[in-house]
Amino acid sequence: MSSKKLHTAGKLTLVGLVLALVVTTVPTLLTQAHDVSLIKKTITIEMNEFSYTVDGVANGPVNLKVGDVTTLIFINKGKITHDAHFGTDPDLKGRLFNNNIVAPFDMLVLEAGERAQLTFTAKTAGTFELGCFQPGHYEAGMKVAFVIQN
Ligand SMILES: [Cu+2]
Repeated sequence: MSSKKLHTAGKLTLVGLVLALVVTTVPTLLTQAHDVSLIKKTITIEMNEFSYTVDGVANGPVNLKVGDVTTLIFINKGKITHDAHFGTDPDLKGRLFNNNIVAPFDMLVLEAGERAQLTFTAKTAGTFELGCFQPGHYEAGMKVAFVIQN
């Protein structure tokens, strides 16, 4: 059972050119739609109740460089659904970032045990957040700094 659950309605562009995004329950990742030799950096982000662990470091941060082709591998190690939004200005009523930086995706949703891979090139430096907007999760601390440097 493979699923792909994305909101694509959001505000377009800022940081990323999203090259590929795949959600799968299969332990091995994934079909690549592009040249994997271009990927400069791979970061593994585990989701739990209620935090992200970034390359083994609890609560991040995620550090990227402008121009690098970067792959984020998300793994939901928790027992409940988690998601991933990228941006600034959290809207806790709307359950999203008002300033959503990853085009064309508003978010990525993973059920327990699911994995996803997101490959993109960061275009703009800045300090953003990665956050989970399942009810109460962001407020419980499920967020990390998402920093893109020149
Ligand atoms: Cu969550």
